[in-house]
Amino acid sequence: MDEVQRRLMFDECILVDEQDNVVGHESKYTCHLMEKIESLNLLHRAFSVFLFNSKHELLLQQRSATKVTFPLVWTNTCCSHPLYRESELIQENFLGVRNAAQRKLLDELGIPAEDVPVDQFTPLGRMLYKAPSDGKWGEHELDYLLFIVRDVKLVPNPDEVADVKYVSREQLRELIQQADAGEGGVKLSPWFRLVVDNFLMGWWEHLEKGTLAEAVDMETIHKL
Ligand code: DMA
Ligand code: MN
Repeated sequence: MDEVQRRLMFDECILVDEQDNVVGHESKYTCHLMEKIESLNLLHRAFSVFLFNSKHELLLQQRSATKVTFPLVWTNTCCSHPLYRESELIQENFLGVRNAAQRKLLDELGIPAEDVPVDQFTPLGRMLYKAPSDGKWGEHELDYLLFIVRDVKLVPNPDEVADVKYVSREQLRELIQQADAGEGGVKLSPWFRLVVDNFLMGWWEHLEKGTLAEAVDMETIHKL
């Protein structure tokens, strides 16, 4: 395993039940081993950020080749896990998840914290999903989906990110078609695909119409 990614495996993820109640904590390593996910029924909390510029184009990233799970796939702006620490366990107004999102936007993309103030994230929904990566590794997550609209400074971290690009809705549709057709070696992450298929286009329309608040549903946990 790559040295940088190996160190991150000691991060302590938050274990939750299917209603998103905190039930414990476990290393990132254990949380992402399919064998442990299945035998111990481990489910952990995660977040997925969708960052748009002021033209309402969505920032995508291609994961680095050294990522342990899902290397080189294209995905939404930034994904990771709130950690089992006080600042990222705060439930009130989803502040723990917001803090984690701000932390990882800096780590992965070099976006300064002041470009992404925590109060600017809009939590839109939560989804629960399981996805194997290769035989050994995979995901089983309760994922908070966050939108943010900001023009930001970007300095992608090559340990995390192979490439970045902003896409319009039309360009994303083309990318999805390419991935479906297996053209140009384009692959999309399974969670990004789930968000695209279930929520993203509708939310994006709301964003453009200025009615995003109408799309928020933080009560339901969508089991996909
Ligand atoms: C995990 O993302 C979270 C989701 C929603 C898939 P990741 O594998 O990029 O996490 P990290 O950046 O912490 O390795
Ligand atoms: Mn995970």
